[in-house]
Amino acid sequence: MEEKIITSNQPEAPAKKKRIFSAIQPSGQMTLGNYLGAIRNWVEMQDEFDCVYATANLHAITVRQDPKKLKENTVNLFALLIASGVDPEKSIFFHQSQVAAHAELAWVLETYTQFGELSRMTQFKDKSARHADNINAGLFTYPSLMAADILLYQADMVPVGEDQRQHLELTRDIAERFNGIYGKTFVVPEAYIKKNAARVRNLLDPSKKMSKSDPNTKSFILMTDEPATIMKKFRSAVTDSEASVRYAEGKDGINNLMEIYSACTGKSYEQIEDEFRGKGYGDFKTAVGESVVAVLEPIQIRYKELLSDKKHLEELARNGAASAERIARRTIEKVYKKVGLVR
Ligand code: ATP
Ligand code: LTN
Repeated sequence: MEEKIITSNQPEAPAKKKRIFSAIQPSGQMTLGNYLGAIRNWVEMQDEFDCVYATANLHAITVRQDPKKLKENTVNLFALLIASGVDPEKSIFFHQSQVAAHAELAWVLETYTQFGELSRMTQFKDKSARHADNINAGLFTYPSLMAADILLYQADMVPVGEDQRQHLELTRDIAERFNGIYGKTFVVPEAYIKKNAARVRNLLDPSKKMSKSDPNTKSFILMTDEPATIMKKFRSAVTDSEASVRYAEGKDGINNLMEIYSACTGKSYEQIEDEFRGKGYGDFKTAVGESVVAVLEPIQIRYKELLSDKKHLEELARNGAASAERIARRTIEKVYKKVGLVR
């Protein structure tokens, strides 16, 4: 028989890391806004937390997609996130469609989500106005699938942008409702919305956020834009007629460029003001462009390398999905049992 040695002064077990879940839709190409506002944050969180990340391709089909393009966008997004520093050795990273439990739990949770709640979601109202020819049921129940994503992994925290706060609140309500009926089943997650996360604005109209779905390609920087294109887009960015680099009200264009420069170099606004005192906007725009190229170029190099080996990318996603599956299965079994669904 094996002998068990029990000592009284064993070091305490390390505190369990908090679990993070987040996902991004592969609904187009990623912009500098996505990188500075979301992706970089995912990368940073990996050391402190137990992270589970996914491409939200099931969410993407709530808007009509070309199948070939969807697949390509999904694989590209996966590669781009790894190139940005999402590390499959540290975190679980996979495609939502690879783990069937997402769809299974979403269906169950839809029956614990009220019509009235879904009708109040601003994203649903916005998207149904934008896609008036395809207001499908999935677009409506989108938040129940998002709740399933999060609750499957018993996530403590969900890093998202401000625009997703309402969906997170609904996720919490669904979790509490379910726990209230069946006893503690889900961890009730919290939104993790970084207070001073970069908010990158549209280069041609800084009153709007930088968005990949803007029809004018000069209004955004793509993470995969060539250095020359990046420099050109910054040269045509809207500024003002004051010719003074300082952060102030009414200077949205310059404020945006300062925010980007600060996020890419780590310099404070004061340092930036000192650096460009007495210089024109031309010099400043060049410096901003160069700082963005310095951040994006190494990512682009890794991205190209990763895409040149599709088999390796597939293997990484398959391994990630297998790890995700193990966690997700435990939750789905628990839920089916509680609800009384025959296995
Ligand atoms: P769309 O153009 O289709 O509305 P999007 O570019 O706004 O899409 P999402 O896919 O909705 O991007 O967002 C992915 C993540 O990137 C979210 O966490 C969101 O908060 C963040 N994000 C998007 N745009 C910006 C931005 N301009 N500045 C900072 N963060 C952003
Ligand atoms: N709806 C989110 C993407 C998303 C997500 C999630 C984010 C899908 N599932 C789960 C956090 C957790 C968006 O459009 N940004």
